[in-house]
Amino acid sequence: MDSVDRIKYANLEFNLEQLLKGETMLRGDANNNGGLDIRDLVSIIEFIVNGTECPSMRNADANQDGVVNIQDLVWVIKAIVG
Ligand SMILES: [Ca+2]
Ligand SMILES: [Ca+2]
Repeated sequence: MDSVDRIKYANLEFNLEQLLKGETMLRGDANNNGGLDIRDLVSIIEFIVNGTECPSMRNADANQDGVVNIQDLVWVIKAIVG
């Protein structure tokens, strides 16, 4: 690895860190905390029932069909249960 490669690698690490600090792309991670658990279900339920937006609507759309609904809830339940 020469110095140019080192700089490229450092930039890549930096970009990754910035990305991780912001909204992470994790399907089903509706509350955007980096993991999947019951709180993501609660967040999606609150959106479906009350219209309260999830911290990450992009992640809340777990099945990536463009809308957040019961199917995403099922998707997250399956992902949690395994
Ligand atoms: Ca989460
Ligand atoms: Ca969906």
